[in-house]
Amino acid sequence: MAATGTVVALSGGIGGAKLALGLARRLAPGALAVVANVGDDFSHLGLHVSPDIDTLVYTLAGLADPQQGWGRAGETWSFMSALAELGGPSWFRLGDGDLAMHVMRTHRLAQGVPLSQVTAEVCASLRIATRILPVTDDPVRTRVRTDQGWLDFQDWFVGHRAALTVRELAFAGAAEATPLPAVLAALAAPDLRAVVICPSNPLISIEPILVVPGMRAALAACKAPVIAVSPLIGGRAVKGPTAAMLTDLGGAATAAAVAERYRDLLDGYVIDEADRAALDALHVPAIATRTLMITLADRERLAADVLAFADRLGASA
Ligand code: FO1
Repeated sequence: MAATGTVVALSGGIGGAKLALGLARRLAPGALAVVANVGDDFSHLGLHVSPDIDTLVYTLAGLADPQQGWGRAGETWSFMSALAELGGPSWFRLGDGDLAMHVMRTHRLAQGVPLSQVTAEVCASLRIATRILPVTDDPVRTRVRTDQGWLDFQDWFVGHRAALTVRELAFAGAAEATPLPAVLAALAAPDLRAVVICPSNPLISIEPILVVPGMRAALAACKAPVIAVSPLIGGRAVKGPTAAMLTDLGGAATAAAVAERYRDLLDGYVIDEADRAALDALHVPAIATRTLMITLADRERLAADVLAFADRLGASA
């Protein structure tokens, strides 16, 4: 008989959203809750932009741009053209359809509605059965120290194309933040089958989730197996600055080094076939499989492998 139960995924943007979609498609509608990073959020042109939440929303709604990973497919750019004509900033691109999301979110936040509820409303409108839960409704903002000083995350990531060497990271507001009650409830659910740490950047996507007080304890206390999927394949990230950041901050760009960062949380670890040789040296039970997610079938198959592994670990616990 197929296993039932709920699953919680921890995710940043593009890579995490791909696995979240695979998990959503392998599970009963509503069985998946995705805890989203809010450290990339920022205010731009007076609008509240939540890039990782939006990547999850668009991916799970089937609206995501398949090439760039963020934003909407078939997007038009009239707003950006008009903005440029007026001499406005063009370094951060807001498509016309995407703009509606930021205007809507900013409007609702100004009415006093918390980010989690705005996100739930958007999910309901787009008929997304998966619960997308910001880790907190409080502001947590990732900051990056470079040789040019401290930068806001999007200034570093998009403005400087993540090209400046990272010397240090900080998560402003994290110490004062409270985890979303729905996140803690999802992690404590009696029918929880697995927690999946998606193949997102461990430093700037997963850490700003874990750093919210109470999150590590909630994961450590959770009864279901906690499994991470390595974001590295043969020491390289599929997209983004993960490998460079790991080495810039004095670590190694290896699947084993990522597992080490999650050491106190993991019951299982999933690495790519290309890293199979690392299996024996890992401190947790691990499997090697194909983790590259190009097609929808790749996402579903990786999700199935992760769930089967979790069920094996859960049965032997
Ligand atoms: N990434 C870019 O590289 N350039 C952009 O102009 C850009 C605009 C953008 C607008 C809305 C949104 O939700 C995301 C956007 N991103 C853009 C992606 C995003 O900033 C990063 O990929 C994430 O923050 C990292 O996960």
